[in-house]
Amino acid sequence: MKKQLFISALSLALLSPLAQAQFSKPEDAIKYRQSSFTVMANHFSRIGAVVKGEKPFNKEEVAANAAVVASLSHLPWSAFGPGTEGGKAQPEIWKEADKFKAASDKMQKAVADLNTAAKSGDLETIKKAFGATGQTCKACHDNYRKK
Ligand code: ASC
Repeated sequence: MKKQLFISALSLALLSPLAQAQFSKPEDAIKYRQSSFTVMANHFSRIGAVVKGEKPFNKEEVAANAAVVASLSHLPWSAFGPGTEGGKAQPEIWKEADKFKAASDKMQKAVADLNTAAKSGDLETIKKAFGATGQTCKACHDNYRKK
């Protein structure tokens, strides 16, 4: 029994390192998730400027921005733990946690595809992946973010 418990704890620690994030108060979790979304949105919009033709296409810059977004896309979710309601988060996040999880998975997948597209250096592929990613951002904003 003890051994089984140890193995479960160990696999949890190994498989989901980001699930281990701890916040001493709800405000810390809110600040953490808002900050990670803010930095993510900043780098995503730098790609957006290229996609919209407002900035010249520099492959390395787009790839660097996509890599930042891909890395950050994993961060906010551990900061939506029980008891961290508040900020701009709608209560539905905690009422339909599996739907919210599915939406967050969809976003992380779209961002990973954007990262792959950015590495390819093909602007048309990047544009498509950027649009698809934006849709996953919007879906969560529509359903789970306070206006
Ligand atoms: C952005 C940004 C978002 C998404 C979203 C797409 O550039 O900051 O949150 O795109 O607006 O609909």
